[in-house]
Amino acid sequence: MESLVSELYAIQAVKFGSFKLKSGILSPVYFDLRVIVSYPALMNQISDLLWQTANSAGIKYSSICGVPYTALPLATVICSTKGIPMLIRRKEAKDYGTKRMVEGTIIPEETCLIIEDVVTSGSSVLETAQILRKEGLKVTDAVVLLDREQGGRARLEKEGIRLHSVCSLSRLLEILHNQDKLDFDTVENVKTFIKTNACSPVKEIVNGSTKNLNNQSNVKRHFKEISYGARAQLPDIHPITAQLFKIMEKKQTNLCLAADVTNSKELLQLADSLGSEICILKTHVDILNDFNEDVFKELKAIANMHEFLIFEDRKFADIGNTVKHQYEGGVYKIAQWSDFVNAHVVPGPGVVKGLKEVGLPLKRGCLLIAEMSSEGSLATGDYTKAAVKLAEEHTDFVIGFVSSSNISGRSEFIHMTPGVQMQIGVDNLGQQYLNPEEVINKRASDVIIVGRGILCAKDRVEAARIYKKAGWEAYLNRLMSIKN
Ligand code: S5P
Repeated sequence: MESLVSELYAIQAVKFGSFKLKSGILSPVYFDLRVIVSYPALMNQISDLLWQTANSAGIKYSSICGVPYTALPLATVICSTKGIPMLIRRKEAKDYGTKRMVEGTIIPEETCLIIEDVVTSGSSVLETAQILRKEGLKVTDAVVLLDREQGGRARLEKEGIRLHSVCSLSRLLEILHNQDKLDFDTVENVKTFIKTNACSPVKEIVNGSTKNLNNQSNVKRHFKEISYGARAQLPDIHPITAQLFKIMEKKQTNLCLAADVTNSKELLQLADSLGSEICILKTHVDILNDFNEDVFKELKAIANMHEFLIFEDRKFADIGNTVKHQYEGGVYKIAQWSDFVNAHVVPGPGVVKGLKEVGLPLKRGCLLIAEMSSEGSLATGDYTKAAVKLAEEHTDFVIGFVSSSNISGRSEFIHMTPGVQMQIGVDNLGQQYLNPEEVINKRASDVIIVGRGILCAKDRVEAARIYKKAGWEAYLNRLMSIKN
């Protein structure tokens, strides 16, 4: 084990420093095991260790499938040297011919062993297992080279998959420390990061701090759960909410893009290229370096074409008379182009009354900020309850909430949750992230607001599709769990 770890370190398959993850979170450790294909002796050694780990655990299996792509060559070496049939999971179904997701001879009811390089939350293993299971195969075990100890084991266990690892991150740190390759501070730093970024038990934002909920949500299901489409038909529904629910149902998306870009050309490009994936595009007009009114005329046209609503995230927070001017006039003339806006409730009812004077004749809507996603937020407890009460008193204008869960229990209100990425965690400025399943299924919110999860991706369209799919699946899971 010592020599393997030392070699992985030497070829920079494991690195220490400060690395921006896909999620935008800074990690002090980074694994890139794709490089091992350039080191055949190491490939053989790792493949052999994976096979031995499976053997000593006494796992019974008839075929092996590697999680694409890094574990694919590892599975190939094992299968070829040990004479075991292999299955290949496709990343995408072919758009011609058989449309198969798994290549190889599938014998239903037989057990397939999954091989993976690194496990963090366990989602890649789970995704592969689900595809194999759909084909009629049994999946009971997965063998991984490195367990990052961030909750993957527990998550897989819950899904009936035992995880066996060749090495854990703690063991790897210990070995590198003993070999004088890592100092004490780096080891502690990585350990703290792993602890605070564990995927399970799920952290819930409560009173501005995080507490463990062991994957249980404390959201009370006292509200009448119905589909977005059915909610659009409710007798007391606000026209903007009805329009939004209809769009969500039609386009099968509960994704709101936080289009936090500073250039209007990029904003319009984003709107056009991602428009078909989203139900709402959220703007921060005051971060644009080159604002002019034509940009929003164009944005409106794109919104009409792709059928999404525009939400200016202005977070009004002043006395009624001031917010009225801020909403209607100034440089931005927000009321002209934004379908709905949002407001803090800290000033009391005046802020809603002021905005309403401008918004009501234009048939606009407003969300109240009942909770925030940032660490240490003061919008909790009685403050959140007061926001719900204020909304109930102004249902002709208030359409719902910015909140971390369904806080009102009323199907007429829409709940939108920011701080969403695939991996839960905290960024370097205290933004706290939950994943779509947690937000939509467990916490029964309606819309996921995603910014950097999409904007920092190499392929923004692909990332938007992934969030759209995850948000929609979480919504279907919620409907199913209510039905059952
Ligand atoms: O509590 C909040 C409320 C909002 S509207 N927390 C938030 O992060 N937001 C907004 O959501 C924030 O202003 C940003 O535009 C977006 C989150 O962006 P991300 O890059 O962290 O996904």
